[in-house]
Amino acid sequence: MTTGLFITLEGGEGAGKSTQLAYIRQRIEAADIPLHVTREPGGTPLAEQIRALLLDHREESMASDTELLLMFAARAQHLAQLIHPALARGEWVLCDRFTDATYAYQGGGRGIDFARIAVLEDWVQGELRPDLTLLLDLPVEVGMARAGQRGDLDRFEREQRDFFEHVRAAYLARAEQEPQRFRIIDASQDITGVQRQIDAVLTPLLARAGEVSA
Ligand code: Z5A
Repeated sequence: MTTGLFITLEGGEGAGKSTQLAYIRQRIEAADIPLHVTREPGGTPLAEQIRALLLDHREESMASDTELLLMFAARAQHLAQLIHPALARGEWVLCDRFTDATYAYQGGGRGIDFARIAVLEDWVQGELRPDLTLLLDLPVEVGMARAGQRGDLDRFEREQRDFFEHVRAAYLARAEQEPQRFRIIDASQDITGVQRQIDAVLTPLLARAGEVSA
């Protein structure tokens, strides 16, 4: 049984997750709610080492199954060391990407069967799923133009437009399948416009948390 709230932030290339994560963090902390802000792949020293393996370039190309298994290896460590204990203490966890990213990138992008991902999801997570997922959605070309302004591109960022179209489609399909968990945010708006949409989701949540703790 988990008692804290598990919120995940998802989106394609250049969607503005990092930008909005800082805003969400500030709003939750202002409400005096104990919060862990973390990310995937990563979130613990060992999981961050796996992240480096996943994002770095090397001569030997990485097989899709290796990529998938490393994502879940990092996730198992992250869950054991950080996410499960924090939620069990009643704290909130705000995570930059989680398993929906695996469905989107390894499933949609790399073409791995969703059913195989679901087997690993059940194995590694048991019954744990995010309570709320904010999907920052925007047209691929807009996101790529934003991200392209960054210098050094990692192994995923070097993928082509077609790959990111599949990633976006997989995210949107998941949001359609689980409308009670997902909130789709139009990330093509300017930063204030995106924050306004996030506020519409977050404000009632924070008000409810305040009532419970009062
Ligand atoms: N991955 C995976 O394959 N499978 C998995 O299971 C998991 C992950 C968990 C690392 O993730 C990679 O891991 C990721 C998928 C894969 N690869 N990709 N691509 P990451 O989350 O660390 O990497 P990222 O997606 O590249 O996120 P990022 O670097 O944090 O970028 P972002 O959060 O989308 O965007 P940003 O840095 O906030 O903004 C990008 C730029 O746009 C920046 O200059 C901002 O100032 C600007 N910006 C932001 N918002 C706006 C608005 N609203 N208007 C205009 N400009 C804006």
